[in-house]
Amino acid sequence: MPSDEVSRDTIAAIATPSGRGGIGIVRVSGPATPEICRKVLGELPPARVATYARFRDARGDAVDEGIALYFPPPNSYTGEPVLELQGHGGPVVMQALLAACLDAGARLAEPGEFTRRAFLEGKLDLAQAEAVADLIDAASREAARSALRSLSGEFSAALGALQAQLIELRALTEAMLDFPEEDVDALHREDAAARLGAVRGALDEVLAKSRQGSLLRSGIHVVLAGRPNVGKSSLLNRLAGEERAIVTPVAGTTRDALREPVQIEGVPLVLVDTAGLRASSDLVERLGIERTHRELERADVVIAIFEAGREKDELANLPAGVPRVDVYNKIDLAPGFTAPAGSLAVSAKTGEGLERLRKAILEAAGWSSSGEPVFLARERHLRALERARGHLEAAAAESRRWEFFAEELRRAHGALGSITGEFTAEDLLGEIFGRFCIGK
Ligand SMILES: Nc1nc2c(ncn2[C@@H]2O[C@H](COP(=O)(O)OP(=O)(O)OP(=O)(O)O)[C@@H](O)[C@H]2O)c(=O)[nH]1
Ligand SMILES: [Mg+2]
Repeated sequence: MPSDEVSRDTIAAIATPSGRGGIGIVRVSGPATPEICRKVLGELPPARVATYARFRDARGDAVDEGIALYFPPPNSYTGEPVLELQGHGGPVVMQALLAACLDAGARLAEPGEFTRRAFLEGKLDLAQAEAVADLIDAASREAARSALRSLSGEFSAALGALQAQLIELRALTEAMLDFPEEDVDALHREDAAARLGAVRGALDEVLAKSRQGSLLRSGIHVVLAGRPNVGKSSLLNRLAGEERAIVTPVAGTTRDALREPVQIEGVPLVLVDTAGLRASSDLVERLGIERTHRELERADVVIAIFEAGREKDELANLPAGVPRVDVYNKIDLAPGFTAPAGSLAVSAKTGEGLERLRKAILEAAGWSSSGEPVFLARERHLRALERARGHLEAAAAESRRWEFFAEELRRAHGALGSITGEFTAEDLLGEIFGRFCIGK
């Protein structure tokens, strides 16, 4: 989507993380890039050839030496002339190299500005541009794989297929608008209804895959809760595979909520160990229990832990509507114990039942390990897909009033288009790209 708003100045930034490394990269993009090449390198390097060069500042002093890569348009990341200077990755060298590029006519890039230009130049659609940030931020292999699929356009292609179906249906409907209501025959009505049904089915599929994928992005908060001493901290340590939380036979050991990132089948989760729930007169413990309640309010999944073979103390005040897994711990101490239906029996000590618990957590979080590729959707995408779904549902109820039917289709189309950025407001772009880091 080339746009008139493409700003025509030239930007530069350090593209590698701050700190020290073998190589650091300064990236330059914009119309003045060839001129900056001549000033900093003394020449315009051949296109896309690694060229060994000295990098010089405005006074002609050498700042560093390394590899220069020049990408003429349109075959560059941004679609503009791009220069990459690969120098030695130290903060002082990188700053000096950046300063040399700024002195030669560039200005400092804003966060996400390279990717924003790539979007404005039509190199990436909006969903792909977001996938760049998601790939960089991916918290697990699975999330990275999904982000890469979005970046290569799989998500956009699925949306495109939906839109194509909608366009056909819209064309059909707009044609019928020209006829008086009573002249539209039953055959046409049935055709439109069948097509609408197909689009709705396809949309539901994309939505389901996107909901699954959004779990990979956000990291699911799983809160371990129960009476003191039931083994919450021991279970956290087991699931984390590390002795993270303090475990003692003293009831009321854990005070602060402890967060531990873990992965189950490539899905990133944050396990939260909490202070055991009971009425306590100890000030510190009471503050800890308050924190437990706050964590519970934010939980995506609650693991309610009880002791096998002991009388079950029902936990009061667990948040309603949050998926919950009931777990009986310490089965090694209760031979012959069988967990009530719908709950699990485990031992944090021996590890028994842990595999089933892992699966149950994923299930409660809404992850179904079908092995099918999912879309690493953002909240923004889910909301747009749900909006589109709502309009299609409304269209289905308007099969006798074509102008309303057509209007709902138009809105559904618009909602889908907002995901890839066909119809996207400037302020939304600012919000999306503003969250990137500088140099991306
Ligand atoms: N035999 C046996 N002992 C366990 C098991 N899980 C925990 N324990 C023991 O139970 C005691 C309490 O364990 P913790 O993990 O500290 O319990 P907690 O629920 O975190 O307790 P608080 O932090 O005080 O609320 C410790 O002595 C653990 O070694 C288990 O599966 N089997
Ligand atoms: Mg504990």
